[in-house]
Amino acid sequence: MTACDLAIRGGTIVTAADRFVADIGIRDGVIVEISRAVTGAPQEIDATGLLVLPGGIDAHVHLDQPTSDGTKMADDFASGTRSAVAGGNTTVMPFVMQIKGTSLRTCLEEYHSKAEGNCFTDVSFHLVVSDPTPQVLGQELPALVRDGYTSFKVFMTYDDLVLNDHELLSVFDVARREQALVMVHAEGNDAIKYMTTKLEAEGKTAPYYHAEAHAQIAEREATHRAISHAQLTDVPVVIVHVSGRDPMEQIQWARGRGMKVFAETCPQYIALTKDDLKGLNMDFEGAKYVCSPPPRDADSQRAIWQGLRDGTFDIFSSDHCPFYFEAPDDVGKNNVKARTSFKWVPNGIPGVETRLPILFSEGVSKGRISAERFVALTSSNPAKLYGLYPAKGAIAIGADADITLWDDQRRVTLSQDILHHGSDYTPYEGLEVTGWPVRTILRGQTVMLDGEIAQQAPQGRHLKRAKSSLGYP
Ligand code: DUC
Ligand code: ZN
Ligand code: ZN
Repeated sequence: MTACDLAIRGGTIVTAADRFVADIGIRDGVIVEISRAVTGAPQEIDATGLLVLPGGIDAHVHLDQPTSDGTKMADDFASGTRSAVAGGNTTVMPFVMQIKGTSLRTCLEEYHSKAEGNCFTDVSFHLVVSDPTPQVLGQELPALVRDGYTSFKVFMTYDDLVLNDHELLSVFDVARREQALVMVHAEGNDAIKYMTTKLEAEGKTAPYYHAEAHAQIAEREATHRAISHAQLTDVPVVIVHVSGRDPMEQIQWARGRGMKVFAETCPQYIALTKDDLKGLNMDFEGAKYVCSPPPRDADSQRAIWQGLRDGTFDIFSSDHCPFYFEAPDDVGKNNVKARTSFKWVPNGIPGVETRLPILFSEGVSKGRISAERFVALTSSNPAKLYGLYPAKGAIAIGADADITLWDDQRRVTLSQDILHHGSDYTPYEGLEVTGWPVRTILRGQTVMLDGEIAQQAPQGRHLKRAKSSLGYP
């Protein structure tokens, strides 16, 4: 047996495929042994009575992004990844937003300099293409894919980000040639703008009307259009943050025709509904739940659960996109509470720390999904989809020792007081969960123990990625 420097003993290992009681031996941050008894390691962690899971991989987070109206995000890379490890994650995948007129490479370097030395998790970036110039399509994207940035996100809405159909097709075409994966924000811009103008003219400006403006019909239409473009260009795509039954039907329709359409959903679509946007009495408290696409209704929640069970959804990410509700003085103009219409409320809610507890509690503890399916959705599948597997997302010999120890009996009431994110609220205030991460281990180092973040300097690394093993097997 290979000598180990750390042993995790006596826990129940859960993978995407099975569960069994075993010890894990780790050397130099890598798993080198899985057996009934790892002996001789100078350091041991007793995991008796706990689940031993591959560390959470949150494949959809927004950190320290500039916004079109200058509103400051509530998390930088330090606070966002601190919150991530507290929630049992070992890798997060933030976005690099291309500013129109600026090269993607320049934007990427800026995000790298913000992340460098500040991350408590490992980090790997997706690229948002907002300005697909011939230079970006012909030179930058191919070079960036070869450098290990193997996924791009495109938007079908927001005036400063939206791509027209010709531009979408051009990006899809590059993705196919370079074997990259395209992530699509599928909401139809014109339909949303039409609805927004109509609602405002009727004096309907409360946050609740965000949910009416961003109708599920607009999401369904855009999902179908994205799928059609993917079919025309023969490229695998990921429809991100799918909110309900209507877009799911489009994804199932495409899969039925043999297309490679992958799908992501998020905690807000199982734990919130559009009624949360009403706040206390159609007031601005509702702004705490404004995200895009918005939460839907009980029927859509049922559809999402069915999709989490039957494989319609491949991954479950947070879409962590944190803002301040009542910003501190030095960022006062970022105060969301003071906005005059839903139109001015930034679209996004915090959730990187609560993603795993919400899915475990509502899913595994309530008997809707198995623990193995939980691991697949939150760790193994994101790693496979985005080219990180098997170094990440697996408990196996040779994998990074990224491990979360999970107490499946621990009951916790979610509350702003116990969370580590930069936002001044959680949309899940008061939600009781059963199942909680008690220790997060990144490449063999404990980075979170019982809610306390380890004192050592951030150890997170940037990860270059291979092509998607699901998209391009
Ligand atoms: N899309 C995201 O992916 N996150 C937040 C807002 C948005 O529109
Ligand atoms: Zn989006
Ligand atoms: Zn997002």
